[in-house]
Amino acid sequence: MSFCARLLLSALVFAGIAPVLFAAEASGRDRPNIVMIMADDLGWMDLGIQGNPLLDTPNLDGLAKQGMRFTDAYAAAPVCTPTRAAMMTGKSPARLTITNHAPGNGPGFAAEGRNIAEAKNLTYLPLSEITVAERLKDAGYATGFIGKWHLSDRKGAGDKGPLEPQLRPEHQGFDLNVGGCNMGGPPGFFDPYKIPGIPPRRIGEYLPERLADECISFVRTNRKRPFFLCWWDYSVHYPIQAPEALIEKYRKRPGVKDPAYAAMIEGMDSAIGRLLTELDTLGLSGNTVVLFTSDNGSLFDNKPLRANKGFLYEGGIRIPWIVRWPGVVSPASTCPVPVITTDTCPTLLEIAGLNPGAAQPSDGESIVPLLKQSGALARNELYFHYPNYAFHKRNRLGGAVREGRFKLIRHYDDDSLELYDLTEDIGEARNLAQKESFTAAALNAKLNAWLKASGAEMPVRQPVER
Ligand SMILES: [Ca+2]
Repeated sequence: MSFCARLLLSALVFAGIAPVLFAAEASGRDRPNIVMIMADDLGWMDLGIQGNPLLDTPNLDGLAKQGMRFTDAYAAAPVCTPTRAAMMTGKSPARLTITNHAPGNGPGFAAEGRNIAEAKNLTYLPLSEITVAERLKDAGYATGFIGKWHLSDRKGAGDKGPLEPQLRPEHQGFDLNVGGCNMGGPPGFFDPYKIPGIPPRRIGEYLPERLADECISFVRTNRKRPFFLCWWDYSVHYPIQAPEALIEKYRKRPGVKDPAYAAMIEGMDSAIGRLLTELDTLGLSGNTVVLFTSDNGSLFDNKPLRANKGFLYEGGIRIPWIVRWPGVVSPASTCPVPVITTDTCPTLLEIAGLNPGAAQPSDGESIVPLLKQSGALARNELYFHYPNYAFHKRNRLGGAVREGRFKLIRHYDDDSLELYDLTEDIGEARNLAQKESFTAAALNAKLNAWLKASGAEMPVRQPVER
């Protein structure tokens, strides 16, 4: 679109008569490409730009310097599968009843001494759900999925319905699927070839690099039409593996406690950098929205945040979130408004010129007004529901709500409350539930209303066997 046309469009937007024009524009050639990259288990402090001085992540730091970084971004859940389902659909894990990593521990599971059995949950995304990929594909986008899917595990789901391969990305709106299956953890970074769609190429190939190659191939093939590339990386999920030379570099760096983990983060960053460079080379960066985030907190140390993956404390759910959208998003900007994975689906639909709410109810909200710095969001609260036991964790089942500076956590085993003022206490060390009992009660009432409206499956209390 020419400068004059943009000027005219701006005037029309101001006059309130632009939606028809936007629809016309959306069908034209200049609809932006969309690249959505999600890391696995990458914590809030796991990038240089997030304030970690021990890590070299120049590519993602650079992406943030060219775009907007959300300081208070949240995963929809403290574990993989529900966050992924929320990203695909714009629905909350509570509404989807997809609340735990697949296959999970099973509905009857109660850890020793616990008085509460976890809630029933679905371990796969049903085909009846309308995904962001299906919407974009219908609108003419080429759609590619590369990496970890983890939305097709049918263990314990009985004999009825589609089988696991029929729940993979190619049946949820993606033209291309490289690797997407039920697998949660990768089978080994240097021997990744048990993943469907990634046949052996050479011994010693590093999986993040291979996935970058697949992404590059997809954008080359589709450079002449709008494309939606969804790269859900296996990094930096356990097992922690990285090229030896990179590990050695971090062994020599004072202050680094886990050289392999640091090296794995840089390995991920380098691979992503190759895709970003390819977008530059192809002349596509100017018309491509790149969104980078993570699916839950780190398995390891998230300091200054409390706890880690599997917990509703900030360490389990607060994540990096960067959006680059040249010509729209101000470079090197930050946004403190809380956003959540569930927002990505309506956001990407709006970016593509589609009506986010046309197909099914959305729990997320488009963050385009924040990206354009043109307005606020309609909602004031973010909600979380984690009624399940995480693998290898001693988490208590609970729900949470973030509103403004406050965050409330309710434990489902005894209905006790924890209230934190995140502006003064990001480490969630001082429980204000007694001191600020009015605020705690108000947020708890909102959480209850939201759980009810979402049709959330609740865990069941039971006698403790001794
Ligand atoms: Ca994860």
